[in-house]
Order: sequence, then structure tokens, then C-alpha cells
Amino acid sequence: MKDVAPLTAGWTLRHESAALPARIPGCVHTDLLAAGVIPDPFLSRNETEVAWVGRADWQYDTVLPPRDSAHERTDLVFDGLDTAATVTVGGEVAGRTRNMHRGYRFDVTGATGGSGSPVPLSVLFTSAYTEAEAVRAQVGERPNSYPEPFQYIRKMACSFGWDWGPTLVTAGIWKPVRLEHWSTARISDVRPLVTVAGTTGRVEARVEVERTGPGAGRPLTAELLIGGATAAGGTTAAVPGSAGASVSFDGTHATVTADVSDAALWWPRGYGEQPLYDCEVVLRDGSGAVLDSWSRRIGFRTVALDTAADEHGTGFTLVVNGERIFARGVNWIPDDVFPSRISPERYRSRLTQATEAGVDLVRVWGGGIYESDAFYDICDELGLMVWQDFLFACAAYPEEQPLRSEVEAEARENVTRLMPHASLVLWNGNNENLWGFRDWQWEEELAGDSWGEGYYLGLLPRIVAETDPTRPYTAGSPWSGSWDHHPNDPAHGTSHSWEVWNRTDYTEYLGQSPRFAAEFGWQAPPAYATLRRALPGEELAADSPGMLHHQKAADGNGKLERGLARHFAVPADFDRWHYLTQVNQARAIATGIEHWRAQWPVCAGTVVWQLNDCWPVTSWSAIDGDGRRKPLFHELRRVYADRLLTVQAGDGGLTLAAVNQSARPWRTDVRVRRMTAAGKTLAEAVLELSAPARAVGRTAVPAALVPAPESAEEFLVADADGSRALHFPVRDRAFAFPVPEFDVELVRDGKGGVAVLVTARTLLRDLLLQADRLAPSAAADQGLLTLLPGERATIGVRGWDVPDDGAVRAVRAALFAVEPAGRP
Ligand code: BMA
Repeated sequence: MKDVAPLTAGWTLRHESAALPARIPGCVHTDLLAAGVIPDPFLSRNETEVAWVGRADWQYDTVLPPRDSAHERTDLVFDGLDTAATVTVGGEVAGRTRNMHRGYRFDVTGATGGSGSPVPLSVLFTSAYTEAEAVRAQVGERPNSYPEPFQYIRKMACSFGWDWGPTLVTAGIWKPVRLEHWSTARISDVRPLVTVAGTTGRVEARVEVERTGPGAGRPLTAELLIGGATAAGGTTAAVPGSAGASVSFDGTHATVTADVSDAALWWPRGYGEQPLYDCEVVLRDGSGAVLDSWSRRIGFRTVALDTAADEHGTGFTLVVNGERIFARGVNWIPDDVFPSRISPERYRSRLTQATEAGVDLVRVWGGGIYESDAFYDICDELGLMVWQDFLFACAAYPEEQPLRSEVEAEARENVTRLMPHASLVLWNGNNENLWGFRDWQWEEELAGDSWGEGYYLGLLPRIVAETDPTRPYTAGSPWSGSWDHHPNDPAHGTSHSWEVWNRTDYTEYLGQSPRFAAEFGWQAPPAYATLRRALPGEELAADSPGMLHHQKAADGNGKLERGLARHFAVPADFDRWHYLTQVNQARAIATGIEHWRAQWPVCAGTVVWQLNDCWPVTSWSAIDGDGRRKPLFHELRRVYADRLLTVQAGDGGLTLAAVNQSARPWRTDVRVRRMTAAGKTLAEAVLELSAPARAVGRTAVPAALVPAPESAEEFLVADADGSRALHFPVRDRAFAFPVPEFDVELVRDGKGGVAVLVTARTLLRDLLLQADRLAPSAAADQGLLTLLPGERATIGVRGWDVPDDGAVRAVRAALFAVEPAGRP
């Protein structure tokens, strides 16, 4: 049997004349930080101070243990090197690398054998800038939306900075490294092709092996074992379904197929359970001895992408197990600009937060990384569908060597690595590059140079068809399906709606009918406690030096301010500015999602830009760089619920829409009131509303209940089964909001939590408890509630050690609601 020895201990990083302890997996920045050589680049404006790190070359050293293995071969295996590196073993070059997104295996049998003494192992990293600039000089310059040369090196693009990320160009051994000793043969790849026919699940495992020599040990046997199902969360469910098969083969390929009868289907969350099966491949030699084994968890499900033309244009609907799905999505960026720091626990907590917001699809965006196995394992368990971009974003990418071979190798490796995952439902060629070619003057600038089209429309779909033929591929986001339509035509395929944030106003979403809104977003600052940590000692202001440093978008603060001013009187006070910009973000995204969910099945998905952050920053995220939930998070939970009540304007009147994504019909009585700002009910009725399962039901709002157009006094409130819909005929700054008045009571729950009871004495619009102002560890379970006079909300708070004195006063200081415009 193969013998595996991790090589994570004993490494050092050479800095000037010192050998600093190095953590593997890790990177230069985190090692220098741990050694106290650099300040934390996430704080204040330290990012600028540490820019030299990315321009330098770095060396990592360790020694290989004396070889005491009787095996024929020893390989040195790196799962990931960031990025341009020379690996030497015993002073001899074992190999060179230039791709962060691949693994590397070097045969070091000769170098480690013999003497019985330790052998030095060094990895020398050349600055990613040096490598990228050399390749640029070789292949010629191409257009890029950003100033940095990320398209000339196969490395996480946002390492070079993004409009939400710092420029911290890493180097290092960012994934595990080990020695593998083996004889006769080892498994190099397994590609399980999982299909379902009727009630039978089939696994066709394509096995590739490497042998120590031609014909060594022939023939071999590959055995496939499918174990019983494990329900999400790890409890073994009483689902039958073991199967096995084996095949003998010469050469280096084998296909072994097993059928599981009555296979339990894997479903996206909200549609069913997530049973997962253990899938194991065992390689044996002619005598039956085990040489190697491979195991993953798989799930039985079918997935298709329906892009049929219809009377509205060209659809883009995911179909899982035959069920057409409106995707409640979020875009995912690397959760840390130093990705080697992202532990499985952190992935689990972030992805669990996504599920708590009602999300069922996560798009892994192309300027980041192919995430680690833990990410996809957790998505499998949680029932989160994954849309995986290939790693190309916002630039023209040369197709010449040495890049082309790297792209091909990286794509084959990652498709093979990720295809066992049931959660993975879609491969996507790139982010915004087909659009950029058409709209951002690239076409003229390129003058016939290659720019990546050959990857997105040629190489990548071919690799997916050959390697992972059961899964759909789309060439880009956005993409209309062909050059016959503009790449970002909302009527055809996926589209990104960015004019709204960049130039217009979020009410513009109401005039848009995308078939699949793959990106749209609105910025807001992070939570107060996050700002306090990131900007120590700074007096916070919308345009204080640290705030502006932690805002990376072009004219970001200008857009934030102008966007706010369209809806609210912009307050001078920082705390209210902070609250209102967060409210405005939530309003923007809710406006889009409510409108587009009500258009199902014409619109088949919304993927919010963006779920998370990679450091503390003002950005489009719903969860900030310290993992704190912005008010948008709470709003997502409302608008992504299985059952959403919404008021939509159209045809000169108002319509109530019941968006029902649950499996059961939704028949409900909606209490509709036309009210005044002072809380008086002017008209009231109960309307019957029904929506079939997974469908939208509508009813017109009778004229008597529609607030007078342009009224600063009247609004509509509709309630059904705990879902509340509101309609105000004018913007907030024109509405006659009362000065908010409320009573606060605290009730300890005896389990470390406290319930904050807020009773409204006036209309309270978008009531928010910023619990992190009570204590950095505190969090509230609800936010942005609108209460009518007399109504009471119970907000649960955890992580706050309630003081004996002044607790109510502290809570009051952390509670915000919309106030009348012009209030000092
Ligand atoms: C889209 C994304 C990102 C970017 C975001 C906000 O273009 O694909 O490149 O961060 O918009 O500008």
C-alpha cells in the first residue's frame, strides 16, 4: 500500500539573514505577520506599507526525512504552490512551477534514497510581478479593467487588488505538501460519472493509474464500492444502497461501473434531503494486495441547464432531478485575501450563514480560486448548489504559451477534482470577459490578438465535455448564448446589472426583466465593530482616511453618497450615515429580488453581488470581512424565504404577488391596510391570494386601498402568514415619518441570551439593532423590521454580557430607525 508522509513541519522562511518559522500551508504575509516583521495589513493603511512583500522573492526551506521506505518510487507532492517557484531537492532542481491553481508531483526517488542522511528541500518563489511582467513582455499587452498584470500569470486575480480587495500579492506553499512512497502502481485520477435512470443511480468510475514501469505488475484490479447513504449532518440514514463492482485491466485506464437500486436523490436545500454515498475505488495488484485507494462522497441527482428560446428571448433555468428551480443565489469571493488561512470551520460558518439567509446557490467567482475540497463537501451537505467559474475575470487573457498549457492543465485537474460533488451544478467559462470584449473597447485595442475567446468557446467546453460530461457548461457570465445577441442582453441568458449602482438608481431594477440576474449589487460599510477594529484610533467619518482606504471601488464613496441622497436626507452624523447607507443597500437588493422573483418562471435566478468579503472594507457584501452580518443579510432572509409577499406596481395600479417556492400550494388571506404616517387606517380589506406550489400568484390591489399617488402621508401594508409587504408612494426623504418613539424591555433567556422587546409607539421603519455596538461579540437575530404603532418585536441577542446598570440605555443607543428628513 502507498505510504504517505505529510511534510508540513520544520519549514522556515528566509528573511534577510534570519530563518523565520513558516507555517505550511501558508504564505509569506502570514509568516511575516506571525514573526512581527510586518504590521497587520488589514488594519488602518498598513496595506500600503507592506506592498514591498509582493515585489520580493522568497525562499522556504526544510529537510526531507531520511528515506526508510522499501517502495520503488518516492514523489514529492505539492497540492498548491503560489506561484512562480523553483523546487530543489538536495541542491538539484526537481521542477519549476508557474500556476497557483494546479498541484505538482515530482519524482524524487533518486534524490531521497541512499545516504540515509536528511536532504535539504527548498522552494524559491519569484515575485508574481516579475513572472507576470516577463510573460507580458513575451506575449504582448492586453486590455484589463484593473491596472495590475494578473492576466499574465495563473494566480488568484484578486491577490493584485480588486474593487473590494487590497493589493497583497502573496507567495508561498498555500496547500498541503507530502511525500508519497509507492510501488507497482498508484491511482492518479478517478472521475465518477454519476447518473440516475428511473430509480437506479449509476456510478461509472473512470480510473487512471500510473505504473512504476511499462507493464509493471500487470494486470491490476480496480474495485468500486458504493456505501450506504449519509444524510447531511453526518447521521447515517436508513437508506439501503450498497453496490460494488470490479474490473481487471492492463495499461493505465479502467472503467468500473456500479448501480445502486432505489438510490436516494440529492436535492438542493428546500427541495428535499441531501443523502450522500461513500464512493471508494481500491487498486489491487495481481496477487490481490492493495496498492492504493481513493474515496469521496457522491450524491445521485441529475442536472441540466434549460437555455431554450421562447417568446421572451432565451431562458437560463437550472433543472435538478427534473425540477425547474429559481436560484436564490449569492456571489462568493475568496473569504480571505490570504486563502491559506481559510479553515474548514470558517467555510462551514460562512456557508451556514448563506443558508440562514435563504440562499440555495453559491457562485464561485472567476477572479478568486477553485476553493478547497472542504468548501464543496460542505455545500454537498448543506444542499447549496455551486456554480463554479473557471478563473478568468475582467480582462483579456492571452492564449499563447506558456499560458495556454497552464490553463488546460489547471482546467483538467480542477474539473476532475470537483466533479464528484453533487452540489456542483454548473461550470462557467469566465466573468465579464465576453462582455468586456464587446463593450469596453477591447475589440479595438486588441487588433486581432487573442483575448480568451478560444478558452471560453473552445478549450473549456471541450474539457468539460470530455472530462465531466454529465454537467452543463456556460461560456461566460454574462452571456446570451451566442454572438447573435449582445453578451449582456437581459432577454437572453445571464446578465449583470451594474448601471444601477454605477450611474442610476435602484428603482431602475423595476424596469428590468432579466432571464437570470447573475450579478447586481449595492455597497454599504461593514458593521460598526468591524470598522472599529480595522481603523484603530480613527475618528470615523464617511470620508476619514481609513474609511477611504477601506473603499476600493472607483468613485465608491461618491456612488454611495449619491445613491443615498436619492432616497434619504444625507445626515452629517456618522452613526446615522452608517445606518442609512446600510439600509439603502438592503433596500436596493430587496427591490431587485422582489421584482425578479415575482417574474418567475421568466426570470430563473438572482445571484447577489456579493455574499462575503476578504478583509474589512466597504463593499457590496452581505457579510463583512469580520464575518458580521450587515442589515442586507436580514433582508436577504426575508426576500429569499420560500414564501414571499410583495407589492409590485404596474398597469397603473398595484399588484400583490405571492411568490411561493415551497412544495405546497400557498393559499392565504392577506390583510391589506392603507394607512397614514401617524398610524391611522384609512381603508382595510382581506384579500384571498393563492399561488400553486413553486409558482407565483397575483391579485390586484383594489383602488380604495392604493395610497394616493405622490402622498407623503399614506402607505400600504399587507400581511400574510408572517410575511409583510410595504408600499410607499414617495421616497423616504419625502415621506412624513414621525420621530420614532418606542419602549424597550430586556428579558434574559437564562441561556446566555437576551430578548430585546421593542414596542412601537409610532410607525418604526427599518428598525435595526446594531448589536455589535453593545459588544463586538454580540449579534441580533433580526434586523430592518417595520412596526406599526402598538406592535412589538422581539429581537434575540447573543454574545452580550448584559450589564446590571445601563443595559436599556445601551440598547437604545444601538437602535436605529428611519427618521423624518431634516431632523437635526
Ligand atoms: C462585477 C464583478 C466584480 C466586481 C463587481 C463590482 O464586475 O464581477 O468584478 O467586483 O462587479 O464592481
